[in-house]
Amino acid sequence: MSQLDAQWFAEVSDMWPGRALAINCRKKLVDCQTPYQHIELYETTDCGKMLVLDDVIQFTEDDEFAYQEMLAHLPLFSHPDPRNILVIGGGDGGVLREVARHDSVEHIDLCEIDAKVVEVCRQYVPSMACGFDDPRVAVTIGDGFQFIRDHRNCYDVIIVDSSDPIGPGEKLFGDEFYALMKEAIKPDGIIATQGESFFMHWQVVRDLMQVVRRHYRYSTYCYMMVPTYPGGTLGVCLGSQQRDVTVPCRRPSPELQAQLRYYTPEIHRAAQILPAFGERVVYEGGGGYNRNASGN
Ligand code: SPD
Repeated sequence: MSQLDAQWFAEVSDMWPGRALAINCRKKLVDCQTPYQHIELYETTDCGKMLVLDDVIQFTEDDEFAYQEMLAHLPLFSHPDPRNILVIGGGDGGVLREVARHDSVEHIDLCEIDAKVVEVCRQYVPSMACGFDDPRVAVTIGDGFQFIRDHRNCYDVIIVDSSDPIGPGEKLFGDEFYALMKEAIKPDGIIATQGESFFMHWQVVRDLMQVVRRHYRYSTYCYMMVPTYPGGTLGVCLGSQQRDVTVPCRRPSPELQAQLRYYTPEIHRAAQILPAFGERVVYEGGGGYNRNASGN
């Protein structure tokens, strides 16, 4: 089959100009417009199902485990006894699936803005949507910003599994949202948020980490490898008022570790080791890897 067949989905975005990531697709299963976004779900030739929102890949089944495991287990293993958890976004259920692996967890709220994302993933992607089947999960379809505003001092961990800061995810990257999350967690609670890529969107990462540092005494930035995101990496921002989030305070049991494909206590530490330009972006508000990066 020619590499130029029209079945290729190419992710082209202003967030990574002049580049495209292409995935070969066998069939389009869903194509619909909701009040929030354009939803497409593909069956790919080699990467399982693939969810695309507003032309941006959200996951492929082949490598989604890397992102969901790190976004969930980095904060949960930084907490000695996580019981009450909130997931903002995450309508595919993948983060829920990972949070539910922790026996200490008693309750998981999930607030997703777009009911159609949940419906599509429940119908076509049970490998991730199985997270919704856990009896500890309570789903709210609504605005995560409003949900956070209505909750005070009640979560051990808040996880923000958002799309990029264009479209419905935009306000989840701002100063006001991070201030509200600080009120919604317990004093010793932890937040973990989708932290983009210091290679592809260094300005977003630079600004985001300045916001995290402004609101949380302890913070760090971790990244993981995900081949089907542009640039091949994505980050997680961690923050807490009372807990050191740079080291895990618990280890997975041997049984749990055997179920995981990415997270280990060792990678929890190693994921924070950044290349020189990444250190400057994340911790010094500096420019990206391009020699001419001016900080704008
Ligand atoms: N550039 C796309 C980043 C998408 C992050 N969220 C993905 C949701 C998977 N649960």
